[in-house]
Amino acid sequence: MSKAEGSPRISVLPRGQREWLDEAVRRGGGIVSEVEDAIGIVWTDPRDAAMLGQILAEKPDIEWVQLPFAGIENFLGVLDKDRIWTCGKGVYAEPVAEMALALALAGMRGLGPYARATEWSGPIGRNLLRARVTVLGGGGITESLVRLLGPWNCEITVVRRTPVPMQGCARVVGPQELHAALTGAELVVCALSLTPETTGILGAAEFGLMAEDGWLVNVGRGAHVVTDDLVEALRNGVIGGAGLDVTDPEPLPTGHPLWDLPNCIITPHVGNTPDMAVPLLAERVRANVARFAAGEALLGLVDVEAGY
Ligand code: OXD
Repeated sequence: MSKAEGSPRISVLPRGQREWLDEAVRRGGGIVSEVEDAIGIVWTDPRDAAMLGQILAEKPDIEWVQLPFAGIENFLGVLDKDRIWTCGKGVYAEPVAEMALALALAGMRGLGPYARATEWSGPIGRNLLRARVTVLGGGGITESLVRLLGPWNCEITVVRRTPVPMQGCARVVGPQELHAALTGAELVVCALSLTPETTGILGAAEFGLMAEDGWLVNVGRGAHVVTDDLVEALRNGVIGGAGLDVTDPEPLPTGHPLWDLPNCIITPHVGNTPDMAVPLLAERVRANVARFAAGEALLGLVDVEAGY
């Protein structure tokens, strides 16, 4: 019997207002423990990798670490191949896909300027119906978004590292075909993980390929987009507009030029709010503790080599 089987001792760290995660560990059959006695850690802080690194250095026999977010770019420096790493991959896909759709519709139908207007104005906007949509990334958010887009009859191209066919998509292509996939795109949605390969993947050259009235929606990470290039593209009408739930820098400082652009809609990284996340993450933690206890494969495994 491995140490994990039976009722694994799991520490939920850093300690704080996280009783719901303690409860999820118990519901999965685990025992909530101090880190000294634990073989697994549920890490709750999406940014503080240094403290986790320190704990792991002092407790090398931790077998499994569960991270809270889908994006794990802050933890690249502490990932190792000595233990199992899991993250929130797929956990928040539905709320984030819903936000991507909301930003796309709001942007393309002109709701940004209409919502800011203080007097009656004229017609603006374009359809999402039957639009050419290109989605960057082939994970859970993309799968959910493709499902949500079904009634709009869009022509969907997905660009992903492993170009396997995906239901609801006209084509799935590899990263080397990114430029062809962006050419003439009327909606581009970025739902990628942030890695060195995907940092700055959308800049002036890429915006120049999109349809002139095309919209960019970013629900990945701000650093996927070269912000200064985006400001220029929005100012000069190279693309129709941008809906951003993530920005670089983030938080976007007061007075940043993006705030003043009428063709830019910004939401403060709320594709997945804490209220939405709590039940979803609790269920993932419960399921993974149960799987860990049973010696089964865990959900949301991190590919340590690829860094996501
Ligand atoms: C995530 C996020 O990565 O919510 O999970 O941004």
